[in-house]
Amino acid sequence: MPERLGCLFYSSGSPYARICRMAVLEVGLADRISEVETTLRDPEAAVLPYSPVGRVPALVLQDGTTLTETSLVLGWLDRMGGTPRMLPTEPAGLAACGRVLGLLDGIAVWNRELRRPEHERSPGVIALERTRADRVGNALERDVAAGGYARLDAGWLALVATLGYCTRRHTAWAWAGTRPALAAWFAAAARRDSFQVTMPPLSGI
Ligand SMILES: N[C@@H](CCC(=O)N[C@@H](CS)C(=O)NCC(=O)O)C(=O)O
Repeated sequence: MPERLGCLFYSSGSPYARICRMAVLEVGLADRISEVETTLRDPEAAVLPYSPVGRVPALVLQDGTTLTETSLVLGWLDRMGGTPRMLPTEPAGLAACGRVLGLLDGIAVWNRELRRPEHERSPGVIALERTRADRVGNALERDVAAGGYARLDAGWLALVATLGYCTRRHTAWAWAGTRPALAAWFAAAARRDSFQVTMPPLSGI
């Protein structure tokens, strides 16, 4: 019986948690890490007794230590012997991963604006994040057309989770129409079982 490693708190809509959930499946640690769904931004959230930050992903280890932040969780999976390794070590891989995480951070800010009542939204923030997303999306189109994001690692997971988020929970960014290489890359990546079994619900945004 393999040693249990911990428990991963997630919410079904979170692209960050989805990156870690997919990683657990892809590196063969699913029988050692259980999953617990939690609400977010809720004083009763199941994750709060384990992490005052209250965000997902949060990985609670057997000794009670709670790891947060997607990249740190991925690094820990690598140290636990997950294969293939998720966190790149060479500059090109790190840059590719950082580029997508930067896109996802911007999309998350944009999405948060759209979840506010209309009169509370900031047009300036929305315009800035739309411009950022378009700029990074164009760079990713060139990257993918040149053969980038071919290896299944943290950058690959972040890209498929981000595009998946923008397909089901942030359709405000119509990323696919003008980016054929990225659209083809996503269609192929989305066939992975780890992507299919972590599909988020539609949000209507
Ligand atoms: N920097 C964090 C971001 C995680 C994050 O923002 N998670 C969102 C869900 S997508 C969350 O838990 N939000 C709840 C909140 O802000 O209270 C990471 O890389 O893991």
